[in-house]
Amino acid sequence: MRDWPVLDLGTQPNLKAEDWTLTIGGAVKRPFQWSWADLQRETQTDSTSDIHCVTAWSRYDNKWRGVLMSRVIEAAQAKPEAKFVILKSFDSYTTNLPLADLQHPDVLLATHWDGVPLTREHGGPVRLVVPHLYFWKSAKWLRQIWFTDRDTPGFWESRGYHAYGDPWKQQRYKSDR
Ligand SMILES: Nc1nc2c(c(=O)[nH]1)N[C@H]1C(S)=C(S)[C@@H](COP(=O)(O)O)O[C@H]1N2
Ligand SMILES: [Mo]
Repeated sequence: MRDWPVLDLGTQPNLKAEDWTLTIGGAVKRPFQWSWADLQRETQTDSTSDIHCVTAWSRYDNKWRGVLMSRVIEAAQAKPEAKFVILKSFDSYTTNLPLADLQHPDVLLATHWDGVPLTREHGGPVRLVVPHLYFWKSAKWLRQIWFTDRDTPGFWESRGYHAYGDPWKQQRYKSDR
């Protein structure tokens, strides 16, 4: 399979790389904003991982390239009370996850997939990739990372989906343990 399914709210932001910004704020000691140029100055990492969608498809061995999320977190200097993050995207999509999960070594702010720049429909110029959780946590067109002390449900999480979404435990819906 050369490509993979496109799933989103239906409005795909048409963002040029020069217009992309990432805002980091909330419970951090050093809030900041990154432009595309700032992102390019960081170390670019290659990482191969699998995609697990809640609708039961998986796509193995995706070659992602981008900046490690652990690098972003390090730069922000989370305050001790920051245990969760809420991600916001340019299409107003939101999703939540524990801060610890963003620090996994395969979590990337991805700009490339299989050697080519991420297409608009797959979240280009920059999307998050969190391979160890269901793919709805991997925010496309990422715009903001907000650190908080409380887990706040995002778009799907407030519509019956699981707060955490571990594919190995099949945590699809709120009622799944
Ligand atoms: N900004 C944004 N990110 C998003 C979504 C969305 O609607 N908007 N959908 C999520 C869902 S439900 C899935 S399954 C994946 C789909 O990513 P893909 O279209 O690249 O396959 O993106 C996730 N990230
Ligand atoms: Mo999804």
